[in-house]
Amino acid sequence: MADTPSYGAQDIQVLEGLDPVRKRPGMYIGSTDVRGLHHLCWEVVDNAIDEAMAGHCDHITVEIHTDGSLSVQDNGRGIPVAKHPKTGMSAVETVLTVLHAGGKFGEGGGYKVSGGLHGVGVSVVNALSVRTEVTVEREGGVHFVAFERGVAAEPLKRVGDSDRTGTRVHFWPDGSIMEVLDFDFTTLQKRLRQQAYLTRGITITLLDHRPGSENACQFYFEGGIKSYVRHLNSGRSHISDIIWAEGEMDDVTFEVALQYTTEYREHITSFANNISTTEGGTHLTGFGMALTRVLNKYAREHNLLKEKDPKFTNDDVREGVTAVISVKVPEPQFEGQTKSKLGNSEVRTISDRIFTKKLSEYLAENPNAAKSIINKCALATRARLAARAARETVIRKGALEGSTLPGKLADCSSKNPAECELYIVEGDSAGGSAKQGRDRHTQAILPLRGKILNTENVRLEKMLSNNEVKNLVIAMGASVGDSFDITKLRYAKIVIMTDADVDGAHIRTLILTLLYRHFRPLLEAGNIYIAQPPLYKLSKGKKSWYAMTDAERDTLQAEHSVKGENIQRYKGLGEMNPDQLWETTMDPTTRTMAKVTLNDAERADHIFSVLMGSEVLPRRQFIQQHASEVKDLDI
Ligand code: 0RA
Repeated sequence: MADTPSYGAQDIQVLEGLDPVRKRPGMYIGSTDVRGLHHLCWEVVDNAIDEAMAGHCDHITVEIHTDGSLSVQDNGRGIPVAKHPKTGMSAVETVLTVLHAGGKFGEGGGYKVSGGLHGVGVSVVNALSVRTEVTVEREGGVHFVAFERGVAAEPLKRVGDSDRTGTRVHFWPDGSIMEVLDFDFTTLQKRLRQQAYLTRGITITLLDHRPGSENACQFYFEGGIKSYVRHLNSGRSHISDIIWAEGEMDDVTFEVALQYTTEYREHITSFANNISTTEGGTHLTGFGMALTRVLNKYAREHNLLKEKDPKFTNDDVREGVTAVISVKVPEPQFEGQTKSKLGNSEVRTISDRIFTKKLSEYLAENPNAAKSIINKCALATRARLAARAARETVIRKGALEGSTLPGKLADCSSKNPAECELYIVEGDSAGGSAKQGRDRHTQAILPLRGKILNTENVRLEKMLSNNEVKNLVIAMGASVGDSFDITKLRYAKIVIMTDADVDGAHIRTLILTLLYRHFRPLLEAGNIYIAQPPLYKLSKGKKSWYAMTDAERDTLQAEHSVKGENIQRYKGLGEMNPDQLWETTMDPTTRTMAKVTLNDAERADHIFSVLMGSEVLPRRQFIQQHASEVKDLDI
């Protein structure tokens, strides 16, 4: 590439080539681990999505090939293949070999709106691949060019005829740079589904050809983000239709779909240029301001709020809202800790204006839904004021102060949270074994009696009136709600230890729901574990073995020729004596524990809603669908 003639400032990069990318890949794709690997795929898919958003492409196919390489094919216009008069290279070669060249070629492409946080372009993928093959169908021909480690290997040539158009980029990530080379079907599937929601009318096909893990899926959402909201709300009862607004001002497009549910929590997901903005930003602020102002205005004008009534706050009007917001901004500024907050201030007014107009129209045309929404907001306002009063009382009474640790808690002697563990144990008898079997220095035991309150749809105050829940909150020591403070957590590990039966699973789900709803930071920080007690004990003479699974039981039984009657199935923790419980489940040097993570918050939330929410039908469907996966059902 060094012999390419140089003209403008941009071409200085031509001279530099792609070496910097290979030297410091992290600068361009964040990391060289599994995230970085998938970033390569997003980079190529984003180009195809851009072509779709410009209205030239409606089908993208992503394939993982038998050798683990990945290709992305679209039916867009095809990257131009004619020689660029200035660089002497074709656009396709330029796009693949010049940093940031991506969107700067051709007419009418508009600005590049998708494209990651890094938005580095497909040349980076080329630089980090041992081989990249690009096939373009365009102008009646099939054109092919190949690169190796970012450098031209087979020059662009016409290899056939075609009356179609499109681009296919096929790359083999470089194992000398990338630490991981295995694309993950589920990761690709999740992201492609999201992109399909965000690009209404596009079809995305994902194929996995790897031997032994062949798989396929396809996404097409006619309604775009409307379909997204419908999906998010599939387990929830709603009190409005899906309200949808779209508009463009000053080259910024804003789109929102929202629906009010009967729940208390809000589920607002926002995107800027198809990138998830988990920290929010000006698009979200503008939306929230419009929602608050329009609902307050409507309520006053229709006498649903009296002169003396307090105004709805932003939080009040967001209760029960499920919304997806998507903006496209020519020059997005990403801010915040994880660079996932949109900073462009002009977007606030634009979002506000477009949504204000649409929401006002909706309320005027749908007085019944309007009334339900306003009633819900009024309820939220009253609850907020009542909650504040109740919270003040709770705090005054010191109900949550650490000084009043629950009587049922058998605390550990260490005061160093980093080494302390809290076992939440089902039932008093198992609690007794755990208390005797534990390491008193670092392990604390909190027995819970029976079932704790279902906290799926319950406010903080009601929740704390439940003794089992209150004991747990006090034992953990980090308070709850506004006063939650993770630095006060008294145990680095919180271990849920329930029986291996249906009741145990139910109690575990209830505890997880509580943690998910009210202590999410603990899940995010990896403080929550599930103990894995053995399912079977096999004995022969004086010897015994424990099995965690049916398969393990079978292996052990064969290995030591254990008779059937000497296999004991543990139905409850209470059947184990303290030594056995310690040895199998609690001894840090030998136990296995499952860490509960929240890497898929949305899915977890969805399942929680289906299983614990107010709608019966989705729950029945879920149970019917998954009934076949149930292995041990105690009746
Ligand atoms: C520059 C100009 C034109 C299309 C593209 C790039 C283009 C790039 C990619 C990357 C993946 N798929 C793509 N499809 C198209 C427009 C050319 C014209 O005006 O016909």
